[in-house]
Amino acid sequence: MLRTRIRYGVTAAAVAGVLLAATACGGTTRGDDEGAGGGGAAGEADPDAEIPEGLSIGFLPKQLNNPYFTYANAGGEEAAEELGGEYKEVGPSEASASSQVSYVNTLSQQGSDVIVIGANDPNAVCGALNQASQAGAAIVTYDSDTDPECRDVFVNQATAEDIAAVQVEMIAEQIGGEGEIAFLSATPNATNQNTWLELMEEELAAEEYSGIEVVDTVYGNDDDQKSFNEMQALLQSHPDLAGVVSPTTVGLAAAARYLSGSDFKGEVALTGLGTPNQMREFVDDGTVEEFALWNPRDMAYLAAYAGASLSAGRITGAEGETFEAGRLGEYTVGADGEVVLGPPTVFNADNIDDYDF
Ligand code: RAM
Repeated sequence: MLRTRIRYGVTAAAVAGVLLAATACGGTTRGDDEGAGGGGAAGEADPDAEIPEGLSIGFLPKQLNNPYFTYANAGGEEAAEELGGEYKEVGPSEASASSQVSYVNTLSQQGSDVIVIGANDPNAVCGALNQASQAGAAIVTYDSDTDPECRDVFVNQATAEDIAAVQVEMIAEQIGGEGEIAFLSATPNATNQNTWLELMEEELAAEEYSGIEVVDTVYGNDDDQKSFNEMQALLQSHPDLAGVVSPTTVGLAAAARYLSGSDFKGEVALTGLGTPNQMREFVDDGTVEEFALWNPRDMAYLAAYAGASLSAGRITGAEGETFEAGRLGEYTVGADGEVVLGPPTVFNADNIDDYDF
């Protein structure tokens, strides 16, 4: 059921996002309880408010030079142009917990109207984000959230439950429902990966997966070489390993590179989250059967529209508010200020050539 929904999810992405958000309930948002400085998130929303010309929209990904964020942020730039705003991108070269604080401060000092951040840690940037909010910026997290208290809206690429479920389904299928598996994650503090890991462990505890045992979780820190080395070490220290799940595009590509040149190719299954362009050669050479992702460009595009709508006062981040997101259509703010892009897509030899990112 989920499988079907995910496989055909691309065309239904916007619709599903709206439905998922609209059916969510409970929770509070930053806009509800304390307001968000001059970011437009305090008080009542005015759906008819004009989006001002020349908004300064700053993107701060987990790290620069990660093809996932490079491609994603092209969507931020596209949206900023459509909105008549000014696009900016800053960020660290390493996805470490505290690395983003100084960039938030810089964007704030430069008078950013909107800050869109993929957080390396749920709390490390909160002080800086609160200051930026008080200085007038609307705060949007995308890809990886902060504590909900530290932002106005979180643009989630898909529900965490769907992202966990698709990966569990893929690995279970690829190892025939039985054997030892391990996780090769990103950084130890990443909000998104930690949420997915927790949900995958929960899912794997179900009777249906009783033949599968998680024997290790290691961290490649979204660093190519470290991820490559961690994959090698996993395979050496667990001779009976049946499969590896890497819920990070950096980790999955590096792990596939190691696996494709090793004796384990075809013996150990590898899946997780990857970009079609980085994974194409490993699907072609038979190292990887299937993996999943969403459209990162749409995620950042949606985040820019959410930020502009907050900045204009069209929305405050409260549950049930709706806003227009250009070519993606209308979205609804769900519980805890979360806006869901849509379900993930599964890529394999049959469809990978339909995607160029
Ligand atoms: C990496 C990053 C990012 C994650 C993707 C799947 O690029 O860790 O946060 O969403 O993988």
